[in-house]
Amino acid sequence: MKKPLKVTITGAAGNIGYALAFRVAAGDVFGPDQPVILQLMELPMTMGPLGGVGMEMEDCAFPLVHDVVLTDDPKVGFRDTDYALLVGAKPRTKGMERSDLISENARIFSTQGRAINEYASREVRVMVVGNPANTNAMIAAANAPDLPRERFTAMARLDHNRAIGMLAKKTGALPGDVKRMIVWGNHSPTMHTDLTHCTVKGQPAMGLVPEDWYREVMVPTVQRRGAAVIEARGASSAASAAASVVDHVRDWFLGTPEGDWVSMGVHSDGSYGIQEGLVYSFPVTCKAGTYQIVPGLEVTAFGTERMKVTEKELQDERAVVADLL
Ligand code: NAX
Repeated sequence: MKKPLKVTITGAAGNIGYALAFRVAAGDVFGPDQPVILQLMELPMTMGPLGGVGMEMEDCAFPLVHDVVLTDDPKVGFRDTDYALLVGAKPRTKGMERSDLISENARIFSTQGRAINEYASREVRVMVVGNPANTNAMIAAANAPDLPRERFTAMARLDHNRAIGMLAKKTGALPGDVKRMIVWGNHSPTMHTDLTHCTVKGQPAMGLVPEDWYREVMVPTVQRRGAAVIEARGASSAASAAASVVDHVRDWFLGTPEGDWVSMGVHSDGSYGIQEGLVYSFPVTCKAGTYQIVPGLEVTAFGTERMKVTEKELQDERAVVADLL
């Protein structure tokens, strides 16, 4: 039997964490023959509900789960962890500006970055979901100087999957027929969906949908999908967010399918003219816990303009948290 992987989930009693923990436990992320030890973290005041999650985890009797640790102590939660899934963060509340949220949550990720640096496995992979996810991933990496920054990524997969779902519906295809989707930039309303290289059943997507539908309906709908879900459900995306964490980590761990790629928030190496060091969503291919930004793709003038807008937003966010970098 394989050695169990230690997987930390922060915010494990929250909406996304609750949906995610059971999928990890069932083997949906690391495969049906990979045992896991779950290290579930919460705030001191939420340890009660986390106890309930622990009871349910026991009640599922998942064969792959070798232990479940429940804690509010980063020393315990990040101890020797192989995968740290940083979901826990404060949601935006009424009257709060985006910049207030950035400053509030930034402190969580500087503290957790330091704890990961000190206690996690030297091979740890970190995924940030808590918003503003891209900037939080940059902060966590900056506070973990002993670990390569390539190990810190941010979730763009929900946006990527939303774009695939929308295009499949529009073209009467199945989501699995859609390949080479790209969502560039920040996980925010400035993100840019790019169909230039996308195919549906092997046919170029741009030949299957009207150009004005793509620009005027698809791009803004993907940008505002999170808000539309909140409006309809009265709560932000949870099951779909957890499913996208599963996809992001599974592909990073097991690899992307041949001939396809995924969108992932990673540190820019200057590719596509994006400022080096920003955590920006690029198309990447993955293999055995590593990723590579897909090089040399043609970008249209429309795409270049939109990619700059979302880069500028990330530069502005970075300026707000400069003292934590
Ligand atoms: P919830 O408020 O339901 O749950 C968050 C949980 O995190 C709470 O139980 C809270 O006690 C815990 N928590 C807060 N600070 C913590 C800390 N320092 N250590 C450990 N636990 C901590 O929010 P939920 O709906 O689960 O969303 C979680 C985060 O994901 C939010 O920041 C949200 O904005 C973000 N999202 C990011 C998405 C993305 O694509 N990157 C999409 C979905 C989601 O909106």
